[in-house]
Amino acid sequence: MTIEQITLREIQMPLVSAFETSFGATTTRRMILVEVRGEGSFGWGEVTAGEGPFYNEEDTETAWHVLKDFAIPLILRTPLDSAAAAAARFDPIRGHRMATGALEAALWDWEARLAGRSLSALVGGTRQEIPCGVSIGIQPSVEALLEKIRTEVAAGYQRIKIKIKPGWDIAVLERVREQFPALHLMADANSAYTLKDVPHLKQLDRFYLMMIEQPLAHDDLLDHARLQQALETPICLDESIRTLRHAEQAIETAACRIINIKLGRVGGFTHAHAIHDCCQAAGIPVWCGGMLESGIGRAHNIALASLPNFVLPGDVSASRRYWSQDVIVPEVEVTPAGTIQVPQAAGLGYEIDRDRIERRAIRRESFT
Ligand code: OSB
Ligand code: MG
Repeated sequence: MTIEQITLREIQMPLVSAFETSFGATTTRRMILVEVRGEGSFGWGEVTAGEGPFYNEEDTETAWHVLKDFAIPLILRTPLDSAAAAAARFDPIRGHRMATGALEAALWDWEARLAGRSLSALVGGTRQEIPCGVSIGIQPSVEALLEKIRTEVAAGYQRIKIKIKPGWDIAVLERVREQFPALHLMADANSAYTLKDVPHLKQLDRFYLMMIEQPLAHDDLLDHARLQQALETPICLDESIRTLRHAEQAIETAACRIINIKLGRVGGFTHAHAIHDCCQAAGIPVWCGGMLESGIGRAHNIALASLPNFVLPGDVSASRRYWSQDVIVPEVEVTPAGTIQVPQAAGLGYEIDRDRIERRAIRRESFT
């Protein structure tokens, strides 16, 4: 595969409404899009890092720097046989997986387009349709949250995830359960608690949640194993699983019963696939997480979620929940049954709206 050019563009996109988690609120996304060109075709990737280093250590600036100064040179230095060979090129780079993962994903899209195959087919997807849930941020009031849940349930979404933090947890879930006793419901704490909170977190068991996501520290496995022993509610790990080794150790220590795989967090398709396979072999179900992606990252997530062990509804939802206008055509839409159809056209399977991307771009740089 001969790469002619790699282009980075940073775009800014205001969210339809602010998204608040236990670590802060986001109103406008700054995302880096990676475009790979060569052999008469192209591929796109998206950096899923946040605007500040609060979900993990990366942010938009660190990702630009790591791509420009390290990841892109590692890819351009010598020819690449296939997208599958890209992940190993990034081995010398510690962490910064959202940066390297975006370039890796662009290479997969490029290879899929060159082969005339859908990205889903190229990465080994088996599903024509993926089950979808939504993630609802912390709201100004319980009434506002209940209203959002009503809207999403009416749209057909198969499960609802609410963000929790100390002071916005038990009493809120009490009200949600009162109104929606049969809802497939889960909660995501984004590391807002510690082991001191075990007695408090045990109160979650009475809400028969599908799972509690990442209750404890972002870099922890052992405390989660201790907490899981004390809880009936299954723990799902997000932030703690950055590598295959973390997944293996989480499974071995029973630190969780479910894993959320995010393409960026784990560094692209090769790593995501390895974690998927390890979970499948251990009987651990997985689902695809989201990072408030534009349509490009969303399309990658759809391909990833078409792998066989993505058996639980993920956080991949319709473009219109986040953007007044997305950067792909058509936008990602959800069926009344709460599913997304996996596109069958070559590559990502959506058209890239280059004009919109250029209008939204605040910086660009090309490398040859
Ligand atoms: O923990 O899953 C998370 C958004 C930003 C940072 C972390 C998380 C999230 C979400 C949003 O829950 C999922 C989405 O993109 O819809
Ligand atoms: Mg999470």
